Amino acid sequence: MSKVITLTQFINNGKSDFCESVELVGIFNEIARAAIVLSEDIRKAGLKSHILGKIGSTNVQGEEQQKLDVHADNIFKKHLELSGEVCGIASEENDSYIAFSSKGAMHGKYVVLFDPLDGSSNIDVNVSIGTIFSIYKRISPSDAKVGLADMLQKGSEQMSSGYILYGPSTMLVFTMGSGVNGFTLDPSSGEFCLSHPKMQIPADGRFYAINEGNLNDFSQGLKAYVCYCQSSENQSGKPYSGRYIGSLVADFHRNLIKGGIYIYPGISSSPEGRLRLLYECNPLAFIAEQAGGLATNGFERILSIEPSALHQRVPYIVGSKNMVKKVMSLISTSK
Ligand code: AHM
Ligand code: MG
Repeated sequence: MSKVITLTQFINNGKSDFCESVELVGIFNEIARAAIVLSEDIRKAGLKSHILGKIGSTNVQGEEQQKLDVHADNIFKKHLELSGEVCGIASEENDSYIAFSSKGAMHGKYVVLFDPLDGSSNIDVNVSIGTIFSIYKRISPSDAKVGLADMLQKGSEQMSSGYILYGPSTMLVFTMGSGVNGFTLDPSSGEFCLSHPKMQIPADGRFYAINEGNLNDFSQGLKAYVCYCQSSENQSGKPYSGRYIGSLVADFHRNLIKGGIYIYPGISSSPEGRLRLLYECNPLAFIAEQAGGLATNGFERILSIEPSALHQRVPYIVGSKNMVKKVMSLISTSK
């Protein structure tokens, strides 16, 4: 039987490959702890009526908050501050960024940006949901208070990014800038164990994930790509399969393993699309690129976009390299 490698062993063994690894180990330990707590809560949510349902308030983007959204946000904030390496955070559920005030955290060298619970519409119906995170080195001096500029860094500056998928099993997938590795939570030991080493997204795939209910709003180029997916003229010689869960993490994870593309374009009710650059698009773009895939807004590499606001949204196309290239070529020739 092959030896199980735990998350802690993996990160400690790889120290020479991972920049600033001592501090990142501390952050990852707390992310893993937060994920285990949240995973347990999600598993029992159906039995605890006070955890499910709407909270009765909206977030800064006007979206109705679920109780679990806020619960997840609180768990991650608490654990990131406890790590002692993170001086501040920004998340989808908070109007502004938060500078940690505890003595142990305020001088930390890192900031973390995250979507505490992605796939909110699936929370109450027992369908896979996730957490997405991004770790940056702060640019302000460590004796100053963390500021907005620390949060508004380009995706190409990420030190690390990852996601936790709360599905039939709980998985943590991340990159530290030298490949992508996936860990599965072993509930009996409470340890994340390396289950998907050196993940690579196939260059071509047969799955496309897009909310086709918005088809009438799509650009000519995007409509042409959907027709291409549905035709036998594509590279596989038969129609691709449409798969749209409505949880970005779950759709992305399937495509990462099997090959595929996820698209959320601008639509009339949301001209910049629905997804947030800092909490969703950048972290998954970093993973996609590290696994051999691509991520774009249709015209520009996601990781090169200069952020202008915390909750900025961008059209998003991410997945297998050849599929992303194909949709970009149809978009550019149909302008
Ligand atoms: P959320 O973070 O509030 O859950 O929003 C992001 C989600 C993605 O996970 C998902 O792919 C998309 O929004 C679904 O949106 P829609 O219902 O418009 O297709
Ligand atoms: Mg989300």
